[in-house]
Amino acid sequence: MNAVTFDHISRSVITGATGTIVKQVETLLDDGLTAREILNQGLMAGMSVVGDRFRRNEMFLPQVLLSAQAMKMAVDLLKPKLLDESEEGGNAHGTVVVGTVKGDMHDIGKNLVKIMLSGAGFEVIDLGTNVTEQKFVDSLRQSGAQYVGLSALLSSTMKHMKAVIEAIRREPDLDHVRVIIGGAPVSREFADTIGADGYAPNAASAVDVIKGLEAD
Ligand code: B1M
Repeated sequence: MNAVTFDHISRSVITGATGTIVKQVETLLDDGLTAREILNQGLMAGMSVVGDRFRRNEMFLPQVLLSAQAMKMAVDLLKPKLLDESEEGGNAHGTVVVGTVKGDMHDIGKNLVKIMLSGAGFEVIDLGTNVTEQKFVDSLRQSGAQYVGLSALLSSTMKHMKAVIEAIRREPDLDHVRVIIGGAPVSREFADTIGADGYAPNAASAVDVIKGLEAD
């Protein structure tokens, strides 16, 4: 039998091979590869190709949906391992509300942020996708969370991050809340412009950014 490689995993994401990706990921785990290696070198590499092809109109929405489904199945399988592999274990404190902002349905990156934060010991409240400013405010108030993590994948929805921050800043009882943002179109400069407390380029760094805010 041929050995499974990261390239096979990437290709399964690209082709949306929902019938084979789980078995392939299981094989790589059995071979001793780490969940983080499989995520970064297999799944993310494949999704990056999907993004490029989608932009060039070489792939279309139904195919991208299948790729997303294949990636989700693999991430679900890797989730317990990613939590175990989390370097620092469950020693962090605090609660983080996470969500993808209004108008935006992309959730794969946000779900990875949730996994990494949980692995580091944070309690995470996931509001899902297409989350309004008011829903973030209500959840922060009800949960007493100290942090909120906003995700956006569309340049057209980035503006809602600013709206969420403004909504939080209008509430005196939420002035302790620190906001971090992330997502493909977002940058540190943008984070500074809209008054976010932190910017994380990827899910793993979201943990470091929040821990840095904890120390402030
Ligand atoms: Co969409 N899509 N999509 N899509 N999609 C992009 C984002 C796009 C860049 C593709 C392209 O053109 N190359 C493009 C946006 C262009 C732009 O605005 N600049 C695009 C578009 C246009 C659209 C639609 C408008 C298409 C249409 O309908 N014509 C539509 C919008 C729907 C909506 O949201 N209202 C749409 C729909 C979809 C699908 C539903 C088919 C599917 C999403 C499925 C799902 O998420 N459940 C989808 C997908 C899969 C993509 C691409 C191909 C892959 C996104 C992804 O999951 N990447 C994407 C192309 C790309 O990004 N290269 C694309 C893997 C994931 C792990 O990475 O989410 O970037 P990412 O998360 C990273 C970091 O960004 C960061 O950490 C993660 C890695 O560790 N991060 C954070 C993310 N959030 C964070 C929060 C943090 C910290 C870090 O702190 C809180």
